[in-house]
Amino acid sequence: MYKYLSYVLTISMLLSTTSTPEPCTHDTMGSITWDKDDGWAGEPYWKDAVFYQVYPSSFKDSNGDGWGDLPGLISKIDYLHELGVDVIWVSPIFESPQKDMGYDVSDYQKIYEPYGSIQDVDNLLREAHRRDMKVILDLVVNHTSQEHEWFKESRSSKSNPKRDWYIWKPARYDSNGVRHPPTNWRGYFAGPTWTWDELTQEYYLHLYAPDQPDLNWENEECRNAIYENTMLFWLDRGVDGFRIDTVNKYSKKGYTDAPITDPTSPHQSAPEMWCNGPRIHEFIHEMNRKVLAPYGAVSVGELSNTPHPHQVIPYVSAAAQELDMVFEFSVIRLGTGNILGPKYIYQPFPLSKLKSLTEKWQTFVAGTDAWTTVFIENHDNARAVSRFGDTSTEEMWKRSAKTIALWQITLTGTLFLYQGQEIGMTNMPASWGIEEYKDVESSGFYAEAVDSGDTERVRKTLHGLSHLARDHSRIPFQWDGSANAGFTSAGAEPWMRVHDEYRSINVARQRDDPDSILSFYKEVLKLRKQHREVLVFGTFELLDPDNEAVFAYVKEDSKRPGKKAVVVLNMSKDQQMGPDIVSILDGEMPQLLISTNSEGSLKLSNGRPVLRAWEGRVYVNY
Ligand code: TEU
Repeated sequence: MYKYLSYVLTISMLLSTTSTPEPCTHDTMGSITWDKDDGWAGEPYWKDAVFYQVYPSSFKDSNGDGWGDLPGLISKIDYLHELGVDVIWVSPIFESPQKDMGYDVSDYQKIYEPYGSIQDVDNLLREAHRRDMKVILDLVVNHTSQEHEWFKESRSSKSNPKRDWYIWKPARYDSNGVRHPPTNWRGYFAGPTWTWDELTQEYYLHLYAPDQPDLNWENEECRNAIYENTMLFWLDRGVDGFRIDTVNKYSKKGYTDAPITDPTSPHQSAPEMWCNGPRIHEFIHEMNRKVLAPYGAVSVGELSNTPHPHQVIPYVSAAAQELDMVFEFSVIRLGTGNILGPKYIYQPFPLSKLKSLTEKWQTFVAGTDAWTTVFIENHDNARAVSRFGDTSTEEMWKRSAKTIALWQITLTGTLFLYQGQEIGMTNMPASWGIEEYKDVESSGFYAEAVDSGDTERVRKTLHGLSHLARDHSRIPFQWDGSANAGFTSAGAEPWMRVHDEYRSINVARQRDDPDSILSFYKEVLKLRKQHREVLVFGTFELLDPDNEAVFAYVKEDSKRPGKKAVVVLNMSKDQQMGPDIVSILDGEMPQLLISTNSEGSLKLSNGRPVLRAWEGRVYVNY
């Protein structure tokens, strides 16, 4: 067992004479216990709930077509329940040509047939609700698929009533009469953001692929149709809320050229032209007023390119009545270049950078009515243990995956896990070729590098993709050591290649192993709730910011000052001395709540923990 409740000194030392009388009592063991009500009972469920993102095409395939589906997900709901999941976030399952894995919706009220049917969604909701779990869907309404009826009508003629539901602009012509797009903007998948429509002789805007035309949120009729068709329809069926895709991109700031920042490209990075635009808060507040609030639907927005806390607070301040919380990407994007430029030219970063960014996004809600999220994996990013841990040996892989888990579960905000994170799934092997990378973004950046004719750029892009590509988190979930990792039937051809290591990294191997990553996640998810007053709701204070091996911080219950946890994480392969726990806890002797290591001495040396490679610990003073 790795959980230790060891008392170093008598209780009398825990209650220093200066401590104000606390609503606490002593149990027979002499340890301090606090009143049942930890002071946070009145908070909404979604603050200390554990959310789990399912990428449905890769989670579990029930019918042997090599593509995950809803019956497969339903068959694994008890696995999620046992893990400690409260809310399941399902990435898009709607009708779609799958140009961007369903983030290109052609019918919001129809299920993409390989995933199953609307009846399967009803079954998922029933099975989740029966277990007191909830389900949120992925709302993609910055754009539709070009196969959506709305776009088909819009592009049919300039006079069509839905013409203005999308963003159409005339061409520009140079002095030689050559036609050019309305602006020089670069899209997220390395191409232009405009595509010419021969029939109506105009360009349409798409921040992503040409298959994903942007909806015109300036058009009120279009907005109301979005609310009705894509949100109310599902809320009326019992869905509990939404993860809202590209939530800050609906209000564009105009259509002028961006400054030339990449002279080698005809397309220029211009996120400032569409992120956090002039009407964005009006739109999101309207969405809340008309849809989310009346249903008590939980909302989490995907907020990219918003690096300043003062920009984020207006989205998640409770008084603003916009969103419950957002994903801010500074931490998870470490290692990437500008996402609208050399995103896949790997940029090494020091631990101190990860620590300072964690501090920034842990402290920005202090003293506000805002809330935040905690996450380190999703379907747009590579595996955490490969990016922030150590996969050099099996022992370091296991230790670092657990220490990453301890980092995540001790942070303030709503915790989001991504499928496979709980068993330490790793990036695709570096030996795999570009043909294994199926994602439209990977293909776009790779093609751009090849088209540049610069072999060094191609090499660097392949290297960057091997570390950072979205594909790494999208390969089939590893359930067991049978063929295809138990994701699909033995004879089936999975839509993406199964990891070579599936026999050693899978649920079946870890489920009954008390020392496994999976068992550790189950344990610490419980611990997070048992100590939510410091772990979920606590304030954050970074210690020793310049230390490039040990990540240490203090969490404190803001309703009971002095009630603290100290988290010490050795993020290196060498033994490290941690900080003086005793002095950090104001002379109160610490109790070890948990360590990631299951053997050896855990004594303090002059108040300081001796941390083995990739060992994490949490101490408390209560
Ligand atoms: O991603 C939006 C976003 O922030 C993009 O920048 C994304 O991170 C992508 O990797 C570009 O760098 C959302 C979805 O999460 C993503 O899967 C979709 O491809 C995208 O929107 C379009 O719907």
